[in-house]
Amino acid sequence: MNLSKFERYPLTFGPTPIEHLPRLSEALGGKVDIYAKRDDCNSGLAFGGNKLRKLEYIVPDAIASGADTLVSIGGVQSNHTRMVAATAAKIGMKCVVVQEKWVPHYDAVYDRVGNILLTRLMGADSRLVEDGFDIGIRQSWEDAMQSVRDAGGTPYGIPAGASVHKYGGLGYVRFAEEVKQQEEELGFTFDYIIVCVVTGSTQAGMIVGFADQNRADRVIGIDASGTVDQTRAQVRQIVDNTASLVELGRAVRDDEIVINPDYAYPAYGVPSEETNDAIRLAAKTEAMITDPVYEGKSMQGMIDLVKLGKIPAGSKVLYAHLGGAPALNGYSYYYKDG
Ligand code: 5PA
Repeated sequence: MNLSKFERYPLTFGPTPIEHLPRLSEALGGKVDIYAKRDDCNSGLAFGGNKLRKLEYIVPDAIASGADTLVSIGGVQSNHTRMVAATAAKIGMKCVVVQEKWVPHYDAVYDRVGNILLTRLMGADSRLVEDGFDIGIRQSWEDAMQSVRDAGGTPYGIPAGASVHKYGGLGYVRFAEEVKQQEEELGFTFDYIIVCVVTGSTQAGMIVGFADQNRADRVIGIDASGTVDQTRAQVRQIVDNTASLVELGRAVRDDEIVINPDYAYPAYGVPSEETNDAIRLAAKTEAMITDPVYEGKSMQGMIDLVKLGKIPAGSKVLYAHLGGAPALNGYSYYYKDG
């Protein structure tokens, strides 16, 4: 496998810490040892998160293209559009982000606080549109690129979650290499890696990176999209593209792509009571803050899989914390009593 041939523009602090979570492990019965890899603390750029690992491999291509404006897309409380806005500010480009109505959630300040507030603060032109949830290529995004051209600018398009971008999977191949190195320092290896999946390139990159270590099937994707067939198909496509880019040297089998659909209910962007309980437990035991759209659902999934015994006693689990906490501000009513 060869990742180093790709240029990387550093947007993060470096390798992210792996933190032991003894109080959460104990609260779940103490038979499984839980750790978190803190990609939520990976950068000083607008609170960081998983998108920056992906964008590190996309920025060199954006600069080389001669573009002056990054154009991307997400929901109203998208973390991804926040990270594209941050990247544009940092590299001195303009930014247009389309924010679709992906979530049936009606908190009065939903479009004023959290991610979208930060996005606007960093100078991005944030455009609210009415279209509903879809992880694929969107007309509204194509229209935004055309509007930049019409105004005499040169757009560089980054799709939802930076996922179906040709280099979207590379950042999380690097994550797998980083985990291997950290395991050598820790003196043990993880039995399972838990990761939230929606647009797919985070898990897809991990699958390719861990396939090189013959343990891709130990990456458990917890779907938060609620449209798992589309997410799975997108992961498959990104795995194949990324594997060929980095010359993995073999095909990734279907059984190496593990996605659990059981925790996305009731809908994308809407937490269940169990999601909210998981968010509370991680906060109260470890002061580790997760959000109702993504990480709260993968936290809920991990907690349930441990409780059900599907993660066997004696296992060491690595929870990939991908960020997302700013969205909590758009959901304040759920947590008014903690
Ligand atoms: C997101 C995505 P993937 O989209 O790469 O599968 O990652 C899922 C995910 N955790 C997990 C957090 C905190 C995320 O923000 N967010 C999207 C966004 O617009 O913010 C792409 C959907």
